[in-house]
Amino acid sequence: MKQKLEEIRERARAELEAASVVEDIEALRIKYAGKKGELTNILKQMGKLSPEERPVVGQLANEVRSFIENAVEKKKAELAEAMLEKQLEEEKLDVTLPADVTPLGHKHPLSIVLDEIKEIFVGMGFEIVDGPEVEYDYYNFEALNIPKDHPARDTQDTFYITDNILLRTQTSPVQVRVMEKQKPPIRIISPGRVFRSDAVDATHSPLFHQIEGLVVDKDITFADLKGTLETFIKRLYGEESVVRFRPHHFPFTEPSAEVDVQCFSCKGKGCRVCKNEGWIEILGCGMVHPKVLENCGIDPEVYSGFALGLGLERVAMRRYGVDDMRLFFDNDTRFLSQFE
Ligand code: 2U9
Repeated sequence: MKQKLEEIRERARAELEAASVVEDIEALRIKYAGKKGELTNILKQMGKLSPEERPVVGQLANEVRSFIENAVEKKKAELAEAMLEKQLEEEKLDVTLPADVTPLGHKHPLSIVLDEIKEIFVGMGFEIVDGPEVEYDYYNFEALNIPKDHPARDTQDTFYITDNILLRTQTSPVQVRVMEKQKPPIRIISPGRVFRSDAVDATHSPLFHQIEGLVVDKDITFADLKGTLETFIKRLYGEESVVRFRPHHFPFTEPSAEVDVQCFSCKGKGCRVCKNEGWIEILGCGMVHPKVLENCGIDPEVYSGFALGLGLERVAMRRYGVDDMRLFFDNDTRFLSQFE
């Protein structure tokens, strides 16, 4: 029996030595030292031994059992250590490697110009207001003194959703809504998207952006309009800018004017930039028509005001020398990444 025990120890040692995964080691422990293991089977035959042999064989059997159990634990620990070393090697990170550079985005050119214009008006005491893009015919036309038969209302220019619901063609409805709710003094600008069913070409887009301004208070005069707009243009294009007011007509303002700035590259002589005009049109403006004030519940005998409107894409096109408005909407990063 002693010989069998020695032989078990030797076999167990060799098989453990050769084991390479934890499952095999556990299987060996069960095979040799488990309840139905070889060692246990031997011990069951202890009864056949003489009283003198039993203690000797019993001690050897315990030695073999503890040898196997220690060898199993040792082998498991070795395997675990080897696994850890392998994992550390595989997952090793060289923290000194340069990071992947995440390309930074760019601010859209329209946003750059819009933020500058907002900054200038807020600096002059204006508040920024917003309003619905899907509007009632009333707020987009009627309240603005644009009668039912006015050409601006026909479907060539306007996206109608129903007979009296449309996509706003200017941000003026926002100002009407403010005037209905707020008593003067009012100093607001309303930037936003506007929609016109124009054919798409280099200077027309069905969706474009406008910024309109409105001041209503007591004793507001055309001089206030000129002073405010001259200040705005000088802050946008530089103090040396030369501004010109040209008489014009809008249904919602009277008197009205269009405002030009002298061409910065030819100082009025005429060149490619200003299409030989010498001047570049920037915006439209005028004193708010008394009918419009009345429509909004403001007494034109007590209050007066001025309004202005400009197209954001046109300002940005001039600023950056962009000759096709569609570039602002194509989302081509080769174009957009040129702007900070
Ligand atoms: C109210 C009363 C009057 C807004 C104004 C203009 C002149 C103007 C155009 C500029 C280029 C539209 O984007 S564009 O095509 N706008 O010239 N807009 S006065 O007048 C108002 C607005 C609201 C209650």
